[in-house]
Amino acid sequence: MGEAMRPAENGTFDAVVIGAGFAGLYMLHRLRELGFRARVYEAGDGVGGTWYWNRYPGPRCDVESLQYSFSFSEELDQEWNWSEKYSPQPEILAYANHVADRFDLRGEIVFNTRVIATTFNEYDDTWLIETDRGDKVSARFCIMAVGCLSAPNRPAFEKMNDFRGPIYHTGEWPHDGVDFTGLRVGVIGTGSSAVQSIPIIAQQALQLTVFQRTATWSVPAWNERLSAESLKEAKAHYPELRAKARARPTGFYFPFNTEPALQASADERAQQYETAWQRGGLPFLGSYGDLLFDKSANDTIAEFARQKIHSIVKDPTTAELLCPRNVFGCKRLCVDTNYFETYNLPHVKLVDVSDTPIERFIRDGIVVGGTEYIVDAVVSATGFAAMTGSYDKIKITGRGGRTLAEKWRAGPRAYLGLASEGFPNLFMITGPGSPSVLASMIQAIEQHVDWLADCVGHMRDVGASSIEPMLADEDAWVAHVNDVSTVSLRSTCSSWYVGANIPGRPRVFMPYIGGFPVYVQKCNEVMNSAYNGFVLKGACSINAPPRMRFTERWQVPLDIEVISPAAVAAKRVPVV
Ligand code: N01
Repeated sequence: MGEAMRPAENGTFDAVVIGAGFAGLYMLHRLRELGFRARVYEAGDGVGGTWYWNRYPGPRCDVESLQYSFSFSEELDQEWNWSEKYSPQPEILAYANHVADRFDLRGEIVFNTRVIATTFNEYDDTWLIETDRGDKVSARFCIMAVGCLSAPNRPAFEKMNDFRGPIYHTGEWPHDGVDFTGLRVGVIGTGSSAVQSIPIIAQQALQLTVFQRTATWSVPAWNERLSAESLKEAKAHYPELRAKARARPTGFYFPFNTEPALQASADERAQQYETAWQRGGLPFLGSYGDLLFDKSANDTIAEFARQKIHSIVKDPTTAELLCPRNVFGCKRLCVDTNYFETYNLPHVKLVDVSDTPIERFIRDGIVVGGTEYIVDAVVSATGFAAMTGSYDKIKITGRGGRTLAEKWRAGPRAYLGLASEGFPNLFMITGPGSPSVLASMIQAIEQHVDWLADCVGHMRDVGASSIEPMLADEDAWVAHVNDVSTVSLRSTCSSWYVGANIPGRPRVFMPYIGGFPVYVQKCNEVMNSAYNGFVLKGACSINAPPRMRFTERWQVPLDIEVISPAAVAAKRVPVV
């Protein structure tokens, strides 16, 4: 349905899903299994969501591919072959396309179409969904599969229009690629997108100038090709790996040390950190159990990582500038290939814009502190309006004409990150208040989709016309999300987790940091109690036990190796 001149739709569906990334694809699959009539609207001309848009040089997943993939189909696990430990964006996009074809999903997806408004009709408990292509369809359920990091943040620098070269945002990269050969390139930002793209841009560019506001913590990926033998071995134990991942605080499995850092001697710590550094990637944060809870413990890993930067970067002044001073892993940890090494190249320059921000653009470059840096092209690796940015782009009007933007003015409020009071039958996949970005995204998506599919299946079973969270339960959950966040050092820095990367946004810790299995257990309890905390309207038998068609696989016991009852009681759940 990607044709340019298609007529506008006016149909009625059981469910409309907004977005055809991993969340939208899997939601559609489950809705079809239930026999629901569904429509998916997607702004891009293909599936894949974040992996469709982020085509800057060098994007990869930072959770190992064997786990950064759907787990709902054993056949899919067995038939797909990942080529690398952390597969590159084209391969992840190919996987998304494979899923769409294998499960025959394309027929219900309308591409090149952006939803602009969705309005609740209180008389028949349906949503009216309107698109930029003139579609006006109604549906019992409106399901937001809009992604957590998909609304680009484009800081407005002075005189940007004076710049005569192109300005590319990493999150909306041209599909036919960009060739920087022979060009002087400026990169603004040093988050994950920059850390992945800088080493590759440096290979092409004549000159590369990186404008750094906050130095970033990054750990080597040690990416490698997956041999046929290692794939075969992994696939022989795939179900066990998937089960272990579900029991982990992050929703993906890796060896983890629960001991506190300060109980080890300095030598033991050095050894432990070195071993974990050589393993690389996000599991480096699992070197000890308290690194994100105890500042003194965190200081030890931070010092180790600063020494690593100094050992890699030859120029001491540049090395010092690249050393972060904030809590290690407070912002999302980066995983790199040759990031720090790139600053040893003679044509790569680092400009500190922490105290002296970018002043303005000029025709040929960027001015900082009165110095003109001449560039032919600019890469804005400035991130996203995280978690809620994609909601802001759609006018969502609920009961009584209140918009979601009004309700969320002081920060997002949602029960379990799944639904928000005043917006019946509107669901969010990995919405604010759920583990989402703090878990492996695809597992987080699958758990939400399975829960939602069982929920709408139950509503059909009992004849309910709407479901909506109760305000008291939503308030209690939002308070709990906030309380839990305060025990983690992650709540202390100005990251996109708290909306602090964009001036004027309310500062609220948005994802649920209490650990994936703890959260899943809460979702299971809500379902087992016939939707405690929600009001189901029109149900003929309110207390009928819900049928678990899909959520059975999430009923896993907490893994007490890593989440002991004491740790949960103390709200100290490591590495989330
Ligand atoms: O964005 P970011 P990202 N002047 O917000 C700087 C996921 N992801 O696209 O830190 C100058 O992290 C800003 O500076 P500061 C992953 O979850 C994953 O890189 O705010 N600089 C920062 O350095 C990640 O966390 C992968 O002081 C300005 C940078 O721009 C998330 O997406 C790959 C500025 C933005 O960093 C977002 O990553 C890519 C200004 N006015 C993304 N405004 C994987 O590896 C902003 N900055 C899987």
